[in-house]
Amino acid sequence: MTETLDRLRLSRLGDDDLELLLLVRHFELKLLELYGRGELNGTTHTCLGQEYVPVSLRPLLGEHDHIFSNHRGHGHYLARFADPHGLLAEIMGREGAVCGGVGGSQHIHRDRYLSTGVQGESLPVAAGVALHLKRAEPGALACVYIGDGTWGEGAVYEALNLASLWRLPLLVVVENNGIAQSTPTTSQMAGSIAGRAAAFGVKHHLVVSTDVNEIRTSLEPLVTEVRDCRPLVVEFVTHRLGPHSKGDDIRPADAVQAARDNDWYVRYANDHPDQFHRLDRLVRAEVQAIADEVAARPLSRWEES
Ligand SMILES: Cc1ncc(C[n+]2csc(CCOP(=O)(O)OP(=O)(O)O)c2C)c(N)n1
Repeated sequence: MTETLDRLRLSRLGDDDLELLLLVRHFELKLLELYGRGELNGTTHTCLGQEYVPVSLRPLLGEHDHIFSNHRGHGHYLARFADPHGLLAEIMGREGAVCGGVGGSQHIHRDRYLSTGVQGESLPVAAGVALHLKRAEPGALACVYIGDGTWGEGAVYEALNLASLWRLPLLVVVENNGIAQSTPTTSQMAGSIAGRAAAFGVKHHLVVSTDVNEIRTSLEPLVTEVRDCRPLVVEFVTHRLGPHSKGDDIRPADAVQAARDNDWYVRYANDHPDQFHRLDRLVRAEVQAIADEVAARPLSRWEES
């Protein structure tokens, strides 16, 4: 019994990692609150429960690497730039917005970071960028985040085919949260993600842990291999804590409970209460202050360059 509990205990993180995890968590909760009050337009997909994925990858990716994100991308952006003001301003359409307020939650472009709400669109683009990097900037890679449901898009297979054939420095990060909007993965996917990667001769690595230190240690040598032009699919078995976008959660109660049981936030609070509560209070207040400050800004203006 002790052994099992020890194994489930999350290892202690540095304050900077925990602060980033908490920043993403409270940013996402704040967005749902703002939507609930009618203060935001459009839609948004939060990464609640999945925050540890980009936080684990953060130090493994450098500024020369390209990151391609998807519709559930706030955590990806915050792990890359630690810029909650710019992201919230983008979502709220306020001055200081990363893309002048025309990209919103899903369509962000900044330096070597690009997100799209169109499922599967980014993988062929990332493969093309990986080809360019291989030729022009050896050692750099293209990292692309997709969900399990996105494996229903044919473009994924076209990209994997060429990534393998041309030995591209392409890192495909799959956040397998077991559901695509309202369709459970088990209802739409034959075989497995591992089997599909294997069909193209692409290495596959499964991550079931939510322990940031442990994940990093396991991924570090694999990411080095990608830099050496060996493409990789890393599949995180994860849980979507919130609804697909806003009020559209039709999962059965036991599925939601399973997500809650796996939530790193609750587990970390239990395992390291002093550090957790000190930083949780701090970051929660920070996010509140950011939201107040950004909401008071004038509307953003789009200026064509
Ligand atoms: C080409 C395309 N088809 C449909 C949609 C609508 N849509 C947005 S997210 C989503 C489900 C995505 O599921 P998954 O890839 O598993 O990611 P998750 O939402 O679970 O993170 C769908 C169908 C879309 N954005 N693009």
